[in-house]
Amino acid sequence: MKRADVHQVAAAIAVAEAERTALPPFTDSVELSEPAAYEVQALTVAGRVARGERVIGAKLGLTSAAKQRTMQVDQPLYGWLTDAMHLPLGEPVPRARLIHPRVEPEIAFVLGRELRGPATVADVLAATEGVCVALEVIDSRYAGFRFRLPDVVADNASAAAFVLGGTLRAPSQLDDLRTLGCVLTRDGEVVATAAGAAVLGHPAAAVAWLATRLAARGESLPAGSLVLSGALTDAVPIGDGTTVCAEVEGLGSVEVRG
Ligand code: OOG
Ligand code: MG
Repeated sequence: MKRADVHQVAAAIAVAEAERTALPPFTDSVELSEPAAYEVQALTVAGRVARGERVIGAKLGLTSAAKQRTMQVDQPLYGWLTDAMHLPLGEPVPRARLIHPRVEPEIAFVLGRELRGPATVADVLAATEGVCVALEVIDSRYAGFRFRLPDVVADNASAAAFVLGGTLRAPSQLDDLRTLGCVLTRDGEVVATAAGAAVLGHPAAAVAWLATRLAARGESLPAGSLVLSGALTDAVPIGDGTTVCAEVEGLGSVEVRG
């Protein structure tokens, strides 16, 4: 198979996003390695910054068994969040500019100081100002959300938008994050449940994994970064008029309407 041109792949993803046309996965037809896919991701994020967006943090993906099983990718990945992806509480999902959005519950970390890997769970908790419940809106630029790891890496981990709950609490004010319960409802009906440990055994372990990966590239997470630690449960599609709500013990709830 021919090796992918990272600039061509980045351009194709940007067009798919702008025109809301889903692509077949690149790995069906070209050789795209994981390092090359992170190069593509960096190019697409640089494109966002060139358009005036500001990087405000990062997201983990495929950190839970539920997600890995459903998406058929057995490794975590990361992507970048910008200010333009922040959906204020009460705003509906911007479906008019998305292809096939799905919503998933996450625990979000706000770093009080810089986190430089290699990092442990204890390092992450020590650097964390607070955690809150979040709903991430993902929108794969691939038809049917069908992709292999390099494809989804190149696509900035399907990042589209996120909503944050209003309660930010220091980890020291909470019980063990591993045992915090999470309930996901759609139009009032429970569709999934999980505990914090669903994410790599501990949500902070996902952030530690990211910090450690970034350190290998000489990068760190600056103070003030927002980090979505990855979905605790499977994602649910969000249609017109649907309301999805995530509730996490000790962190309250957050909801979004389609
Ligand atoms: C990839 C993004 C996964 C998560 O939290 O697991 C993700 C996808 O499922 O399209 O954001
Ligand atoms: Mg997610």
